[in-house]
Amino acid sequence: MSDIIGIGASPLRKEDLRFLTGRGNYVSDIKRPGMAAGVFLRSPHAHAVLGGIDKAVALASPGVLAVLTGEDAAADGLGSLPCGWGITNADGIPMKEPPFPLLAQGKVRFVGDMVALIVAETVEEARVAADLLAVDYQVLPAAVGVLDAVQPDAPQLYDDVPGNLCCDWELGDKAAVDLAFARAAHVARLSLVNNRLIGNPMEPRAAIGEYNPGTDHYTLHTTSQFPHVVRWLMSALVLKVPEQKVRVVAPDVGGGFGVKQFHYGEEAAITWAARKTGRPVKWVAERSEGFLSDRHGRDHVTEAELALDENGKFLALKVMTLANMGGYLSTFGPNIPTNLYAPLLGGVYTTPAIYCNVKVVFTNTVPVDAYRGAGRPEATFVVERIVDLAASEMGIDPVELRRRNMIPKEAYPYQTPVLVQYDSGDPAGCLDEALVVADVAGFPARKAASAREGKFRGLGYSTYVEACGLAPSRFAGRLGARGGLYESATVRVHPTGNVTVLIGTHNHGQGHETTFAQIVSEKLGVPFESVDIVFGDTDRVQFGMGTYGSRSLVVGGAALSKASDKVIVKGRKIAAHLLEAGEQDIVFEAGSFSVAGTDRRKSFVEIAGAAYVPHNYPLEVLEPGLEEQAYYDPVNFTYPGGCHIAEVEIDPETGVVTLARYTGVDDVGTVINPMIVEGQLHGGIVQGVGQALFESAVYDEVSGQLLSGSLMDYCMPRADHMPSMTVKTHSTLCTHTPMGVKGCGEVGTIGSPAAVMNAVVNALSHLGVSHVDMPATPNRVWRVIQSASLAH
Ligand code: MCN
Repeated sequence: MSDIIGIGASPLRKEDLRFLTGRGNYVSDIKRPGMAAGVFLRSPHAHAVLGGIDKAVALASPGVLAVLTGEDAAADGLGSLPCGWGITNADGIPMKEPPFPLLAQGKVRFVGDMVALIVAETVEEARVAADLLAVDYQVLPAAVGVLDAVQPDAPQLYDDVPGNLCCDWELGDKAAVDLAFARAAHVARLSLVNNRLIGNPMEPRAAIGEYNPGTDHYTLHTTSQFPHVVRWLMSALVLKVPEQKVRVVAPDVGGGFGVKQFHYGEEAAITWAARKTGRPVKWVAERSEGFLSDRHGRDHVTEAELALDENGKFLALKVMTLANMGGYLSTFGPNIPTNLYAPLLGGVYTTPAIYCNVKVVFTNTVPVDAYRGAGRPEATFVVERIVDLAASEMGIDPVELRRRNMIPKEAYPYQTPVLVQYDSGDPAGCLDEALVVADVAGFPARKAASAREGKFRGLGYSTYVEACGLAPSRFAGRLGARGGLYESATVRVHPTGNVTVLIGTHNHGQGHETTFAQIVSEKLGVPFESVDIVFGDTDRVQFGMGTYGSRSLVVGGAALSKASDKVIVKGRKIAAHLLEAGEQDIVFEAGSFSVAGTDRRKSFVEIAGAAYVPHNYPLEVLEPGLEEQAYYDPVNFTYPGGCHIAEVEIDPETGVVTLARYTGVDDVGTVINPMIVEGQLHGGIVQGVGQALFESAVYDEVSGQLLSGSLMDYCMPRADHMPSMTVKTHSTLCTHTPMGVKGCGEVGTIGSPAAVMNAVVNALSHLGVSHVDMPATPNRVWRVIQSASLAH
């Protein structure tokens, strides 16, 4: 029997045995008797009126079982996909929420919009039939970029959404901001683009639908980060069938990064097709299909202004953003550039007045929703770039300017002017430690060495904060969102003392099977190996809101901690009876219930066994069994933060930016598993570096074709792009989560783009360069150097 492995230890990940030995169970591994194949026909046009679809030839093609279209879905009474979770315009009027049919109806609104589902005996037969479908498109001009889509003469996606404007949203005190700008000694102004990203998890999306006419039950296996929410939304809104008749299973999922946290049309269409054909139906996306249909992320165009007094104290921040939503509202869509963006514009600073206006705009592109960090990397990028710009314009060292404006550790809890109240943090402590770890003192010598080789070297800082643990119901309610995001856990102690945890979060790479077992091992004093974590199946797990927003530990782990506490409370009652003592005299420690001050004790295993042998205790007081459930709704977000320092070297001949050094010092509260946290930070940083240096979804501005539609054209960061990173934690404890934890899953992605881009600009500052847009590709950087050199 192995030992207790608790909080702060770094056991190897339990789940890795099955992954490393090829025993993972992914949706595409699953086979069902009589399973047919589904293929989606997708629009080749960005914007077109959808005329008739002639199915006859396709239906006659070998192996074809069904061809389903938007008209069929309407005839069967299927509803719209969930749209946007609800936000409200500045004038109090709700956002425009046009329906999002699972298969296009009347119009197609982006290249990749689903037009038909073809079900056949094999994928090949379904593909052949898809090519034979005669679809009548009347092509319309497309509105592609946000700047174009808001022009008065822009093509309109929806008749009842004038100006393509879904919502004109604001947060903050505009009058106070205007007043502060009027008395500012200096105003820094920055126009920036936050580039559109495509998630590209290693496993493409996939789904298998099944229908049992005998029980009228549906089963959907899907690559989802939140199977219970898929069941809820799909049964209630789309299929309109009772929820208990639908089982949704998200087995092993090969990465999500936010892209798999929405209810997609493919999921509902495949489930519906199973009922229509009487056969299980499987769909697995091709990689290029993923480019055209996985929700994209980011895509902002922003004008920001920072007002400062003569000493460099921030007086006010004003941010005007156009946020691209794509052709339809995805599940969380408009929440990302509003509720998850503007409340973070305070950063780690004491800026007294902030105003943010976000125009949420429809365009003829893939719908945009959450991607790792979701809203918070965009906010951090605005704040940390404009702070650097102000520093260089005022001739103040960027570290010094940050220090002058940082929230001091003793000022926490700190109320920002943009709703959120940070409970704890130590930005200056993280900065101080990062300066040492990054050897900033040695930078001038390294810069001189680069210069001797004709290279430019730059140093960039990002002192960031983020809000994670989505989402306190109270906060969500105040913002007008249609739901809070609590979590649930059941701790089932078996008669042998072994434990099964049923939890509503979803593990798709984050190591929950390990870290959650550590929590139970520590709390109940049971061996780490005796704890199994079950997730991802609506028929096994009571309920769950899933995994995103770095919420699994903060919210799910808290539910687990609460349920474990309930187990201890019941165990104490049983122990009191068995040990013939008062319940208040029973002490529980390291897996043992004892009578205080005596050597009379019962082990956790003995108590577990006794719980299932009811004659041991008074049944009128205690129910048999040892299983407890808890729901946890956080009272606040948690606010991880930290300081990231990037050092780049630029070759002026080629424009190639090499990331030479990278340091992160992050405050994630109590660390459950240092190895897993380090891995999460590494992964997050690489994704942020990807945005800064390599990745960008590029559309043809006229036709709306996705030009970067494959891994040949869309550059993902690779291991050899990265230096060996140094990441450390510098923790302050969260004051309201049971274990003092804060989330860590997104911090790397939130802190890093600004650090890298500040380093790029710093390296080029001697040429008079004050901003470079992401991604800093060789081509872009070379052009910036050429035009700056000419101007100089
Ligand atoms: N942890 C810890 N101590 C802390 C904080 C976290 O030991 N103080 C551990 C947790 O117990 C968990 C892991 O670190 O095992 C991440 O925890 P958390 O911050 O709660 O984040 P989530 O588990 O909710 O994961 C979501 C987050 C998000 S939003 C994206 S996007 C993302 C990410 O995590 N997608 C990922 N990391 C990913 N990692 C992989 N491999 N694949 C993805 O798709």
